[in-house]
Amino acid sequence: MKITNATVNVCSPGRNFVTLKVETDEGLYGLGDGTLNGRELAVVSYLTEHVISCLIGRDPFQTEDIWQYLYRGGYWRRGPVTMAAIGAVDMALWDIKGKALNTPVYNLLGGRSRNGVLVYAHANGADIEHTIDAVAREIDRGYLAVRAQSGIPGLDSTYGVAKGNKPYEPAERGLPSESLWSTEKYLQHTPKLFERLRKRFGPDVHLLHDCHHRLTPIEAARLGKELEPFHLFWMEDPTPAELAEGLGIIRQHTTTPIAVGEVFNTIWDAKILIEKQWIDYIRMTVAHAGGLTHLKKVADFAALHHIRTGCHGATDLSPVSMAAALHFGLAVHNLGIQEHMPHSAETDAVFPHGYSFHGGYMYPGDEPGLGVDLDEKLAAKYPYQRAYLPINRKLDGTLFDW
Ligand code: GCO
Ligand code: MG
Repeated sequence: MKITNATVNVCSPGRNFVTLKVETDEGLYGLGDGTLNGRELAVVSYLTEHVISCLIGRDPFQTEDIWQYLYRGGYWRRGPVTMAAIGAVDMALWDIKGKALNTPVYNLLGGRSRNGVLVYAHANGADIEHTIDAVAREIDRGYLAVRAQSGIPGLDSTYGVAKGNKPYEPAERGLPSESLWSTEKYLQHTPKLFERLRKRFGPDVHLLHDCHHRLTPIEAARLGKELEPFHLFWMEDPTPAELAEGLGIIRQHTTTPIAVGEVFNTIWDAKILIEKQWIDYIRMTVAHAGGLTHLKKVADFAALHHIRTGCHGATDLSPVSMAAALHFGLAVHNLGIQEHMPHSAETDAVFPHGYSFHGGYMYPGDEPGLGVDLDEKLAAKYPYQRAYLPINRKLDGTLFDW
């Protein structure tokens, strides 16, 4: 089999998605997600200007060699744009391989290690009471694990909390909006939220929280310690994680489990964290970490160090990424949990898919390949619209991590 053509589709059914379609001389095609929130067109250009012509004529079964060709052979390695482009190609090739062999991708990654993939929902509210109600709603929907984020008294808006009645969506159309931040207010508020959640929902529900890279190591250590009585499943991205040693400091102070990795692109970003066992969950994104070929290596390396997976699964990754993460989660031995933010009805219609949610778990479906398609006609009704993640500043105006 040979690759004959590849095209990139950009659409915006509520938010922007970049989808690579790789076609073959046997009429089979595969899909890969190359969406990089707020920088979508950089990946499109990387694929169309620099990658697609190198794929023509290659055997799509050679996932390892093509991965090395694009990574090692590109000389300029790593970075989110490069790795999202490689990730899109890699996903599409695994999709083709599954279709050609008439089997779901999880069978090519080791087969089922479990019946379903434990997933966590998002719950958020303007204050503690509204967040409690939101968690209750997710538990009623059948989730066994819920991430809770609450508005903070004295701050107009914050990460993870929806504005109005719409589901939370981090990107906004137009130029970046700006929000104001106070670590002091956040640190005072967050333990109160989890005290109330544990009291209300009891010990069994898994509770998670995302700090979104906003703390210093010692602030994160304080928060982790104060959250210990409430037994979180994890505290996510406590510090900006480029400084790996910061996570080592947090580790010395608290037994609250730590999850990082959604902004990582390769195993090199996580290597020290894994070797030193400074984290408990590695939550890289299939799309942004070079696809399944690379992520499988990360998972196997993590498994040697008692570290489990927790793939990033925000709505800014398309249903193609969601499917890839579910095949991966079903197959790897050291699955932790998978994030699940349901896509909008418009997105689901553009990307018909076989995966499903039931009773706290997700199932990738048994269609050959990844089990996701792209309705190109419908997609054409939703042209790309420029959108950005917000910018964050401290109360005195200093630019801060968002
Ligand atoms: C998460 C993430 C997202 C990111 C988003 C940025 O845990 O799901 O933190 O909400 O902010 O993916 O594009
Ligand atoms: Mg996160």
